[in-house]
Amino acid sequence: VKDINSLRLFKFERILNDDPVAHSLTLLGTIPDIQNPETKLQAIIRVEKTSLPAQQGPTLITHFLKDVQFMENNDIYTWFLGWLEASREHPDLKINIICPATEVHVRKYTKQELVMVQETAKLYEKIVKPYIDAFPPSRTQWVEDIITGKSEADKVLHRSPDPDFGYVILPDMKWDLITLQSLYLVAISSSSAIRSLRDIRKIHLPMLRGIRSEATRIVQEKWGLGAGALRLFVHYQPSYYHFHVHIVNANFHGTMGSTVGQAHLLDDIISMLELYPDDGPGIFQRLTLTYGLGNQHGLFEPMKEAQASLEQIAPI
Ligand code: M7G
Repeated sequence: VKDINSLRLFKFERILNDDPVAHSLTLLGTIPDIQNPETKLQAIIRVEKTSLPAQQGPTLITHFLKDVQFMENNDIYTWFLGWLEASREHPDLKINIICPATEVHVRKYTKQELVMVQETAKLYEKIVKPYIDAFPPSRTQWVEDIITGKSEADKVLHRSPDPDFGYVILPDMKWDLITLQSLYLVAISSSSAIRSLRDIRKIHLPMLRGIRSEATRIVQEKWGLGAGALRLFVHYQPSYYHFHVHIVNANFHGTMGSTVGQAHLLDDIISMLELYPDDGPGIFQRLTLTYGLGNQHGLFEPMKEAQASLEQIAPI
């Protein structure tokens, strides 16, 4: 799906999620396969209204405002509804498409209730590790393509090529590449052997420190953001089990995925690794990790069920 014509072939089925705070709507439907138009591919389209970029500020009212409708006036307060002039530089929508979408994608994008669960090291071995092992490599094909330079190569901001401890930094697909306030980059480890925070050990410290310093350098050089401008974090559970770090503007609050119960600050991870002794199982192989799971998540049922027996599991 690369242009408006193929987008228009989308056949709507149902709404998966609507989020008035994020100004977004996630739709499920189908798009005909280009090779074989008889075949309908399941597609998820997430449409989000872009933020108003600060760069637009000086001319927003005088130049970009096309029309207004008066709503109310009270003393010194007045409010309107407004329409902006169509503009190439400032798009109105950011549209993300997943096609063909798997059932895991459909479940991920469906509105859901969360429960908090505790994952001990033993529950990781018993439930979570087999769940991760069951994902086919195709699930992280997009990551492979970034690492090998097959996809998004012109977007890459930094490449540290070591096969075991290297990484790539590039814009996250969530970012519109324009609005600094919502700057969102991602650092992806070169090694597919590190699948999540659970696999992170002391030997990964140089890689994690590298990601931190390179991310800081890039945003300083490219966008003039100073020290402390970034929030770097790692998701547990992530959606994709190939280790990566989220790099987000520190002032971009309330974004999906930066909440307690999913996001772990990279600085805290580095500090824990630094303080923990070298010998024996590492801190992230021993920690009990607590997180929110949506009722559509593949781990929801088994983890919820396992919570009842938690007290009987002795810490290792
Ligand atoms: P996550 O913590 O595994 O899952 O992060 P989340 O999506 O629940 O946050 C994966 C991150 O990679 C997210 O921030 C995605 O927006 C981003 N991402 C996912 N895909 C499929 C791509 C892609 O193809 N390109 C880029 N640049 N980023 C992606």
